[in-house]
Amino acid sequence: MKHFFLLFISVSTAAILTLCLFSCRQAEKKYMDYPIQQVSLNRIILTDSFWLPKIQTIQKTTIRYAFDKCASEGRFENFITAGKVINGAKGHTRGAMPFDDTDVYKTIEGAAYSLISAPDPELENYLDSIIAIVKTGQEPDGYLTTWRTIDSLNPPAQWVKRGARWTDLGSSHELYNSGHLFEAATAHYWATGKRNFLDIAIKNADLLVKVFGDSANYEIPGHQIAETGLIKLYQITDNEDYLQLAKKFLDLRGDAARRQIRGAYSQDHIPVIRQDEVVGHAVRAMYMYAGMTDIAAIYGNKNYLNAVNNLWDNMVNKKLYITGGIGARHEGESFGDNFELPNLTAYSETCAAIGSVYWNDRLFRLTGNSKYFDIIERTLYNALIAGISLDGVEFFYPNPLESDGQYKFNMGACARQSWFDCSCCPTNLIRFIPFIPNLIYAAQDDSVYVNLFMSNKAIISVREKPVEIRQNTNYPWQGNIRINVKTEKPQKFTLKIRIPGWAMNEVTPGTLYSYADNLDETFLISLNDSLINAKVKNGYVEIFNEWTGDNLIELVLPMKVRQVLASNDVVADRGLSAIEYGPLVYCAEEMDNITNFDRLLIQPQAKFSVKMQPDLLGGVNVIYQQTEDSKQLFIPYYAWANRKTGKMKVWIKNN
Ligand code: FUB
Ligand code: ZN
Repeated sequence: MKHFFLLFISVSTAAILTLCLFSCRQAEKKYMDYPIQQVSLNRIILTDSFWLPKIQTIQKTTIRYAFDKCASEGRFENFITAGKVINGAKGHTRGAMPFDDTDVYKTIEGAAYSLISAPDPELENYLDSIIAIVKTGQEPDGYLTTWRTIDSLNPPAQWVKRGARWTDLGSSHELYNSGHLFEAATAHYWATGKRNFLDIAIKNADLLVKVFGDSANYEIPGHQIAETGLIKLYQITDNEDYLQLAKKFLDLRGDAARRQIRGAYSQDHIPVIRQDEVVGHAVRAMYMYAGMTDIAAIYGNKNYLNAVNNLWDNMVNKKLYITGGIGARHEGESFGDNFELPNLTAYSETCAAIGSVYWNDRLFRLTGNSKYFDIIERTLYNALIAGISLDGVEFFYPNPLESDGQYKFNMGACARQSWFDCSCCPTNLIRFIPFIPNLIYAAQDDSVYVNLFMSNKAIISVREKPVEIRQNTNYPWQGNIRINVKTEKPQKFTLKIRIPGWAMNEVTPGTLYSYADNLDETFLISLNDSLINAKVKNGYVEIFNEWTGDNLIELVLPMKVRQVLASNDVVADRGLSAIEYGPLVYCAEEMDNITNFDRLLIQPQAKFSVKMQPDLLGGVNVIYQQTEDSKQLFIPYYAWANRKTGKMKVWIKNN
């Protein structure tokens, strides 16, 4: 265990990536159900100075850190104990949550993705040894939830009912455990081509099909994720039983005629196709809407499509924080009422932000509309990466937009914490962040989409011919993006370059937020030094061309400090402004504004200056506002709470 991380650190990721691009030991990924396909991680060499260090921190530090926590807190031991119990011994469960098994799965998932961008035989072997441990805890018929196998009469948490399998699906998390198992095992199979983890997942999925696929069984998961996990297994195995079970779980939700429904907390109050307001536990909701979008795509199901469209409209117009965060209430980790977006008590769970990206990416792949990437970009750069400290070993579970330096919003602390009894967020960050390069591009027939801006080199298959795309940029600190497009032989296709909503005077799709003033300056785009008079269609500049040789596209986005106002319906933000720069939301921390923090004021005609500070918080642009009597300083929201505990706010008085 010790050595592989040393090796990991010593070799440059970019160099290894060059070697492994197209080496394709990975299983070929096929997601043919969506009209638009992701361009997989194994086609991309990331060189970006903003994102690559974040991914490397996960690779070099956080994965090891989480595996160490899994070891010290009994997560591995539970699988071994379960194995002993299967063989007749007695044992007791360690840990506090019925879903502690998933921290192991999620860390394997992130490590598997990291193997694609930074191959490492020692890490891969280490994963194999953990997978062997997981296997020992699986019952002969495929059942896998260690606490129930070890001692079903003593659940790890009081709120879970004791007793036989599947007796308390509302809270037992047995099907949630299965869902994360499927997600992780499919990622591991894709990354390594190995079946060891996948076979464990398939055995478990076959058991679920046997039990829950039965036409007389109307039970469904408490916490959603089995749905998307089963669909991923279907995509690999072509076993339609998995797809049908995922759809059955969704169809039964809210169906009071056939089952005892659990209510809005679990999105189980009315049938999913009639749901049009995002309610209840926000992470559960995101995973469910992602599953519904899969069903809309795979079956071409219009009812499902209509529902996810309505749910998305409600979320972005009435329940979205400016940071992209969602889920206003601590109580029930849930969405609040429409426009209920408090700042100090905001929940905005890190996992919910991650779930929102998974959902929005699916909606994009179904429709080709960039508005979903406007939400993804806002979430990535703000609510989501705020969840992890710059050094990769401290975490936020909720992500408030204000702190008074006292209210203990973060599971009993007013600061980042090194781990939690319920460590869903740290391990979700681990599984998600190494996956980010998957989101940069997408392809459909004769079109290539450029959705996110980060330096990289990619080889994208267009009509089965390779096209090389290189991006060079210092985004989000500067708005210049150079995109090179190179083909070996002349090739006709359309390059669709996303123009972020914020660059066209739209804070978020919809009416929830607006800029205090509209900017006349807009983006500029040129092809081989000739300006293009570009119309934006569905959020993209479309460049159709017969591409020959190496071509340079230069995109210049208008980077300005902008003041944002929330809709008057958001009571919490009345009389307040937030400031943004490009995709980044800014905040003020007390330690930078010691004498005037409680009097901070953004005037309508405020003059701001922007300065790169390479030695601050890993290198950030800070924003200054000079008023008559004082200087105010703002930092990117994602970087707050990395120095010391104190007050913070995103929304600042404007009169
Ligand atoms: O219940 C499993 C996970 O734990 C949820 O997704 C999080 O919100 C946390 O409650
Ligand atoms: Zn979480």
